Amino acid sequence: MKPLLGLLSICVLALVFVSVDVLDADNSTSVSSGGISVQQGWVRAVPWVAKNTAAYMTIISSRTDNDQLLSASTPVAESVEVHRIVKTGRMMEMQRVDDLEIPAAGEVELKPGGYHLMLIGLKPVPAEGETVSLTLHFKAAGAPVVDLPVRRPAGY
Ligand SMILES: [Cu+2]
Repeated sequence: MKPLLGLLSICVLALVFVSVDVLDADNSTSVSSGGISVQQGWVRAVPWVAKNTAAYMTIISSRTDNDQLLSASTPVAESVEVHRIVKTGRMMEMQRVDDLEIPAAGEVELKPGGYHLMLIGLKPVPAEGETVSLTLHFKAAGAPVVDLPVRRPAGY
């Protein structure tokens, strides 16, 4: 049973990466709360056998003080962590970030290869084209809910 499942997941991977993604302008999302706005969010489409995926967005502050993203939650995953990708020697690895600093009148970009929200323990895996609702918990700016489209990264 196991080898068959392995083969199946390879096929699914091949299917997922074979077609070309078109970045849809309608996919851009925007929500604001307490001087923080979240824009251009999306969730990476992954094969149905995947356990985790990542969410990306730009967090823009018009606040006069620094804020922090403390945590996030979504109905489609058991937990959500803030991660960043760092280079250690020749390896790229993900590290957990406890409190993501959002500078006053600044912005933080969560994007492939950098900061991202890791959606851990998908239940079930959201399909491409679906929308994932994500609640962001900021220390000062409250807890805005963003609805993020599930899509493949541009260029795949
Ligand atoms: Cu991660």
